Amino acid sequence: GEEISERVRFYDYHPTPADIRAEVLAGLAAPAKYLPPKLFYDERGSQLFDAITELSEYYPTRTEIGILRAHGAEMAERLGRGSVLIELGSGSSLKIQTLLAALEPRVYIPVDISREHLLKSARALATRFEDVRIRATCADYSRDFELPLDPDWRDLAAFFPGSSIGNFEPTEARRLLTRVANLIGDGGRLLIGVDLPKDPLILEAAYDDAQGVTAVFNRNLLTRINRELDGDLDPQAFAHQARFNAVHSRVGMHLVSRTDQQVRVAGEVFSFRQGESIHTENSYKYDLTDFQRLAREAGFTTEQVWTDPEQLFSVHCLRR
Ligand code: AVJ
Repeated sequence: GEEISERVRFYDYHPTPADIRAEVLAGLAAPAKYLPPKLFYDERGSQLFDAITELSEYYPTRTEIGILRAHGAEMAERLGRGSVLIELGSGSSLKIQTLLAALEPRVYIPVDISREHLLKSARALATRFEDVRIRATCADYSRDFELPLDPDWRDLAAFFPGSSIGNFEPTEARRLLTRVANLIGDGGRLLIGVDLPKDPLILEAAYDDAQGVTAVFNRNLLTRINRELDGDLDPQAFAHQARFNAVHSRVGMHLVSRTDQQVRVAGEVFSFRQGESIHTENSYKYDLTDFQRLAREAGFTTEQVWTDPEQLFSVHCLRR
């Protein structure tokens, strides 16, 4: 790791340009075009996501923070104080601040794919919490990932908020949870935020807000591809779409081509028919028992579950 300051070290396992190129080309060449949602989070995308979390339609962030504030002491009790705390998808490290005072970890390991955002947040956190050492880790946790863990550490705790687990197909979600289970080891705890199924109108508004911030966030993926992979995609030639699929219990986000068109990316040509889409994200919604089953299949037992009074969102404490 690289020393950023006295209490902050930085570990960079960001995907390489070649990794990103391969994933984008594979997605655009597929019969049903798709792009992985992790690519949303360049610097601009991370800023846009932070703007989304403040929208009135986007209930998950404020609801989860409400649950963390209401039950933080109990959660800290379960996670165990004074240990090592890993956070997956730490973003702005906002949510963990509701728990840090109660948890008092020796070491905090925020993991995020958005490098600048991660570093900025880690620096800011270090000035607010002077007793914690931070190992900021830029990594793609959708793949096999490394963490800067010392071999003698025991009692690891992990925090995976925001329902980012919902971005994964259930099979992949199980695989990721299994990997986390193995990282934290026997007796380790995972505190994980999971969005609940609800009225499709509420779900679709959350992913297609009136101000169009989510549409800009979705199209920014195309702007990023143009910049990093020498593309000529016209973001305005694609319409933002968010639909709830009740069969799979997921919101799907798409970029729908407004016309028949050809685009170039990294020297390759791709054709779109009018109405053909790029599937950019799934956001699965699990009811409490379905998520508990998934957790069990990944080697966890559920210790406790908290929800908000309106049953919009859940936070599960799992034990390995
Ligand atoms: C960060 C994956 C939890 O699925 O709700 C928000 C991302 N996409 N609006 C979600 C997102 C569109 C978000 N996660």
